[in-house]
Amino acid sequence: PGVPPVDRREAEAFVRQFHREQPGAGDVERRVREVRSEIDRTGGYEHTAEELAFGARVAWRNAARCIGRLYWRSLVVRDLRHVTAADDIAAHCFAHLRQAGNGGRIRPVISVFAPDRPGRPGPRIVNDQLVRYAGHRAPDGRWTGDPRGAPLSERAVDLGWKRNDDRFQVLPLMVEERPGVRPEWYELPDDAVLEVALRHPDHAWFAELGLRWYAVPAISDMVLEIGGVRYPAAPFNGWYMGTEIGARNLADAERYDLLPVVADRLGLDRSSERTLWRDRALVELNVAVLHSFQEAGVTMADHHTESERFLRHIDRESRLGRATPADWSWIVPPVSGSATPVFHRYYDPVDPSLRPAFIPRTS
Ligand code: HEM
Ligand code: NRG
Repeated sequence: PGVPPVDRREAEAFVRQFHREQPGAGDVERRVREVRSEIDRTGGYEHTAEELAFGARVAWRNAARCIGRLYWRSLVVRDLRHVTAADDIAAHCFAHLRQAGNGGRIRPVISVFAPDRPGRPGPRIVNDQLVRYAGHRAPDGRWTGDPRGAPLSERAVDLGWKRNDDRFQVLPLMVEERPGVRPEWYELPDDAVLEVALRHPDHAWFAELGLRWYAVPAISDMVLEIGGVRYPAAPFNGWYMGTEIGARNLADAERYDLLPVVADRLGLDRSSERTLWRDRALVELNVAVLHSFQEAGVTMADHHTESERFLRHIDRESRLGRATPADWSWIVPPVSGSATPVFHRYYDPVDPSLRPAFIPRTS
């Protein structure tokens, strides 16, 4: 499948933005001429290391669904554009997880592998996150593990991976050297996967549920697009906000579906919705998540603090003359929305054509 040539206007607009925001970066007109002629000759152009780092950080700054954008400048950018072999990509993804996990003091990191170039598409990571738990449904309809991981589990089993009956079995990393080729798969090394066992500060029984979650959310299925160049393998991570795990991954009926289990152990009356047993179970589940990460020394934000940071981010950006497009329905946390300041306002409108950006993969 053909990769189209880079759009010259996208390229030029990016180079001009880079030089506008980084005034020390040299002669903009010279760089624009150089990029134009490289595109005319080859259909593409190569970013400098500085352009790449800037582009990745601004893509984060532009991510309208992300509440965590205050620290966009501090993103660590691993320039791995020369890496194209599946084995090497996997090894670098594991190194990414170690560097990001940092013994619990999580660092926001992105690893940028080879871009799509005309006649030479880049590699793809099949997994939607570097770490994700497997899931499968038994013939009787009962789920083991994370239903969200089911499509990847099937794919991995087809490739020869063996699943077990663990509810928290980490999926292997699947890497396609080029789109369409059979993926290679790699078991994640234990020392690359930081996990936290969950317990509750006031309820000893909670630990018996045997729940856990991984520390580093690393999205690996979005395309990083900078100045018309697409980087299809560019996994990135920050740290978790507790609600992502406590109010969604473990709580959603189509995920681990644990609210009835937690409510029963809490002794709540589930005979009527009006007892608010779901709400009370949600709060205790979220208390357990935040408490366990804290005790394990693993970075995690609570939704009140992260909301306040996000409003600080908007404020700082506006003082620099920049808008902060944001998607209310993604920014407001899934529990206690109105108890956080992000609920009580509207945001600059989202422009889907804004670049640099992380965009959903279509292929
Ligand atoms: C989405 C928090 C770092 C890019 C989100 C979401 C949360 C969040 C809560 C919504 C997720 C959901 O509802 O499923 C944070 C926190 C970070 C952080 C606390 C800590 C530093 C980053 C970094 C990047 C990033 C480093 C990229 C370099 C994004 C993008 C989305 C997103 C692109 C939308 C994902 C989608 O469309 O599925 N973030 N984030 N975030 N974040 Fe962040
Ligand atoms: N809700 C997803 C992760 C989405 C991204 N969240 C972040 N991103 N915190 C989940 O696994 O629960 N990040 O880059 O830090």
